[in-house]
Amino acid sequence: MAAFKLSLLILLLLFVVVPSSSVDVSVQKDPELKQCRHQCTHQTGFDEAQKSQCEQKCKEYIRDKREQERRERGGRDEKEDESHYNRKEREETRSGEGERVTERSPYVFEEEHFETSIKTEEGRVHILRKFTEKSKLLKGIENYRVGFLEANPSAFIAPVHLDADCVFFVATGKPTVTLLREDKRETFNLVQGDILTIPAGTPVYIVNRDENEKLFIVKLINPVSLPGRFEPFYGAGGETPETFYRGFSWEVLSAAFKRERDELERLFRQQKRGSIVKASRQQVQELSRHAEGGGGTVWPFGQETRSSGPFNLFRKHATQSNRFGRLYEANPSDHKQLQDLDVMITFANITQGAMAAPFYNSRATKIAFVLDGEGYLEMACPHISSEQGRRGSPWQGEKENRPEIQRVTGRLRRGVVFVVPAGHPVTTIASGNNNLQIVCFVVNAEGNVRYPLAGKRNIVTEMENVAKELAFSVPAREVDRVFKSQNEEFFFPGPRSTQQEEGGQRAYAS
Ligand SMILES: [Cu+2]
Repeated sequence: MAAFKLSLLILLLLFVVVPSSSVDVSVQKDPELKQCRHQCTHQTGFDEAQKSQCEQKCKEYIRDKREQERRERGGRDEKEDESHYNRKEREETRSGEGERVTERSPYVFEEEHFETSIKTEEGRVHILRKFTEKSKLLKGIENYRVGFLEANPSAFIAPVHLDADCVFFVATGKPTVTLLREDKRETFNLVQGDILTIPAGTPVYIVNRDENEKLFIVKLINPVSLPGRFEPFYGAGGETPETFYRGFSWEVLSAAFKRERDELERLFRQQKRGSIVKASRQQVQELSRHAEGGGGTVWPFGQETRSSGPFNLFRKHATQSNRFGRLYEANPSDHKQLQDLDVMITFANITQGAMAAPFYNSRATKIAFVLDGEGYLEMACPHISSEQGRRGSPWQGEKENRPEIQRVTGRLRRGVVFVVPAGHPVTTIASGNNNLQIVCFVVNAEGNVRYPLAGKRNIVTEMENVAKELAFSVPAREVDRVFKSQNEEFFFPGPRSTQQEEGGQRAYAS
């Protein structure tokens, strides 16, 4: 009977959220507390002080128990929410040797997770849905969005402003980008690798001046008004794109422009071709003629102090480079416009069949966009571990509630986005067929440190021998044999088995 009552109570607790302020009340009412107190008062040989101390301990015990139950409930809610959002995605597989592998996870996004924001014959803009729509685990980057613009050669993208700050990374094509600043018009002829930030509200229009290659720009968007939400506003337009002038009444517009309604209607109803249209060769030349060079031509020769202009990621020396891969990095400390957004941008080109060192970022979260190639990622995550092993019974007095490490994997190919939260060890591996190219927006970048977990400078080699022995429970030289045998620093030859096994889904899983 008592057991029944208790399980009823636990059941109730699962459904009633107990705010921490009311924990004390519920502690007082806990039947187990009564029982515990009863034992204190009937303990033979206890004096009054000991009895009251005993009762205090009962209270503490119950409070801890409640707290732990509450925490567990929180974790479970999160998990349920996640699977509720997209049940299909939670295919947890357990392979042969008791390995814990999650192929579908809240951290990897494919084409179906994007929504089409613009689509015309000449191009498209796709924006990844809000991160928190997929999982609460991504709440930390709720206010960032990623997307891309793809446009044909000679396509023109209509003037628009967003209620969001925006970072452009030019992956392919040659965009001429014009920004209407407060007091002047600025035009830049950008090339591959250029990075340009566009402050919220700045009207911008673009033409792809390349006559052969498609334009592909990856964007990081940081809304300034509604968390994680933003909208495009078209001034110069008509019906499609719909101009925001039509949000005003004709009387007001007539007064504002000092023109008759008929004339205004003719102007604001004409455009129906959409926000990405084809421009003629002459129009393209006209638009790009007065441009300053992009980051590719002026930087870093003395003009880097120009804080708002573009700069080119590839102009800098690669911070890591060998025959297995290259890494380019733009730090917020070097570029004012990245500093304002607290974002770092990296580009990794991993040679086919090679891998990047497993590492973690100390405080930054990485939002990665695969530009080219194929491969896969592996990440260690304690947040999505299975239910078992997470719940320790309070009855056993077992305090160490050790979470299980889950392996998150994901296939990487062009257009895939993946997120690596702070502290999470991760590695990416290129397939045997292609180089893997990934651009990353690393947010919350200030003060971030990248800790390599293998390679010449990994964290374990920095430990004292005694610490190694205590931590691994083997002699330090055995630890060193493992952690000191890699001569390369950041890019290594990849696991051989995967190089030949292209195409098979399962080739990646274990
Ligand atoms: Cu995690």
